[in-house]
Amino acid sequence: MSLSVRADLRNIAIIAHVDHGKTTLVDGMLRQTGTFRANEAVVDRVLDSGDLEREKGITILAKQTTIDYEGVHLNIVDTPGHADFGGEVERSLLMVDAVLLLVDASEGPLPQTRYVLQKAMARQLPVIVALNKIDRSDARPAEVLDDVYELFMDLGATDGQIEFPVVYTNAKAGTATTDLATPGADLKPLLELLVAITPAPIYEEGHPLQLLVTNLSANDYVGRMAVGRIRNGKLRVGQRVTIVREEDENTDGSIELGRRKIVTGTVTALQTAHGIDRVDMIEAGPGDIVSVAGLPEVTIGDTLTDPADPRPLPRLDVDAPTLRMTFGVNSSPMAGRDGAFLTSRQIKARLEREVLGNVAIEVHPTESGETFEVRGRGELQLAILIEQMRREGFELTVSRPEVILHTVDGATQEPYERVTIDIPPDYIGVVQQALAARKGQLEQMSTDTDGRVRLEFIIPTRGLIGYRGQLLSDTRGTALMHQINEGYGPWAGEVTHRTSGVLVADRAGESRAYALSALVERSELFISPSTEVYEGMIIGENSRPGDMDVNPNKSKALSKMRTQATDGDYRIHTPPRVITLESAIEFIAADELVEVTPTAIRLRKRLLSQHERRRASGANFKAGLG
Ligand SMILES: Nc1nc2c(ncn2[C@@H]2O[C@H](COP(=O)(O)OP(=O)(O)OP(=O)(O)O)[C@@H](O)[C@H]2O)c(=O)[nH]1
Ligand SMILES: [Mg+2]
Repeated sequence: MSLSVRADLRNIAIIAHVDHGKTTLVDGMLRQTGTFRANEAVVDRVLDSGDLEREKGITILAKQTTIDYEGVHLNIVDTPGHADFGGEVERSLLMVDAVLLLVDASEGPLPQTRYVLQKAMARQLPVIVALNKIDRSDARPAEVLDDVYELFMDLGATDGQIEFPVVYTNAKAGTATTDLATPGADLKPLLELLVAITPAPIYEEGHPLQLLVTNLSANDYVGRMAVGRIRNGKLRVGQRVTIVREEDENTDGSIELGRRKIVTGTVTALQTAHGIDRVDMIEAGPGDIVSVAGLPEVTIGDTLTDPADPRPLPRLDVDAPTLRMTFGVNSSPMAGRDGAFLTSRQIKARLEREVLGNVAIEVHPTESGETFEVRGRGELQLAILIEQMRREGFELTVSRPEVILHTVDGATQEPYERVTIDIPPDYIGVVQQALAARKGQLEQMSTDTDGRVRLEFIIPTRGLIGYRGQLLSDTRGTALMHQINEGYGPWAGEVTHRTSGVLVADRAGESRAYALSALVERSELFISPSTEVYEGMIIGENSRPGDMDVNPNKSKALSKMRTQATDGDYRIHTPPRVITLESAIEFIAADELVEVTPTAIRLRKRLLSQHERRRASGANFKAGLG
């Protein structure tokens, strides 16, 4: 066996906690290496190209870009920092030979910093540490660097791993320096480090083709493309390749495509990144990260191999989902008014497509053919999928997320999260109290130089569902909260989800200011006057426990004047609470659902008729469950 090196190539991933500046740093590298044409107008965070990415200001999908620096082709994979998209990071690490770990020089390492570093260390990848945002007035690089060393030790780093090189960056200005005393002028010091530290790809001379498919992309002209890094061998346009799919052990009725399949196809197009564009190539070699067209049946986890000597790579293994919720047909009386895709068949097909391109999502059938169980890693990940579907024209009914339980040696286990909460000291009491009620255990408490306090808890994932909204109102919007999964632990006992009840419309019609002005005294409303409602629709949060069936449509009785005019006398001074998709999913209880259409988000009871709900709660009461 003789090993060779691709000296002209480097593959690296940028990893960090959310918002620490990864995508901004990539902008700087693209600009300074002349990737854009001189007069090309380029938006900030150019790689965040998805609609939702731009709206939310976060990266959702990992993306690869390429720059040329002093004769070296540098493939850079920009990854998302939000914990819910950790699957993207895990996949990206399979394509690279080193990571650039970015840490905000004032915030320091946060939960996702720990998670991504742990994943990189498990793959034995060399780490370069960049302390970013050194321009911030509250930057404290020396302390943060100590925290980073501590994190490495905490994760059991070897001596080799702990001797990481450090570079200080201001991604916004596009400067880097290895010595804080000498301010940087450009990103050269960073680029030099990347080239010097990242090992060039190594491959076996003469070995048959091996490419593990880690991503899929679609191209209007050539169809589905498989994305991955060539481990060994070469790929050419026109070449015959065999797709080997290893068997999946847990095909427990999930809608995943059948595994263990061998198909052969011909490469019709081969592309690589150049800056932010894709360029065609005729041939690619070991170490290259490429998109391959011509294999319509390919999915993530497949290996592209040589038909004469197929040698599949180990299946890609990512952390399993911890949350599940149901996606079903919209069954409200207002269904079908503005969506284009309404049927369970359409929803099923769409979810199957999602599973193909997103290894961190699973779809399972339920007893009802109208409803599917979708599993993922976090509320945001699931909410993003729902948001994408409504933008595509789907109508859906979704449930509240629930945790996926495991049984280990006959005992029930549930997922836990490590959560850090950053608050002004005044709120320590209220936060501790709330999290104790949700079965949180305080692990650590530290004070920042600016007086803010950081609390770190280990808490059942269940306990955190719906907490974000409460935290923000408890702390007047001043809290920052971050969480990552900590694996499974013993069932922690009952956790109360929501203590308040809701106001439920007891009939269909149009809401009136007269009725709402009376209701607003004891509740926070979700609707304004002249909103069409249906029986069973939730129109507000009760300030006390227990649900109330109310008539939001009542106008002033016995008036000779026209309703409209009479109604005008009543003004509601508190505007209704704005219901976003994420807040709705967090808020609802187990007997409630969210109705999602391209133009509306409504909360509702599962059982719409008052009569049916009474009967169900009566039955629960008799059975001792009520
Ligand atoms: N002051 C300052 N702000 C920065 C710096 N780098 C990034 N930012 C800002 O930090 C915010 C987040 O930057 P992004 O580049 O989106 O961060 P990210 O790590 O890609 O975020 P995710 O991909 O969502 O995890 C933006 O508002 C940037 O302008 C820096 O060096 N200094
Ligand atoms: Mg980003």
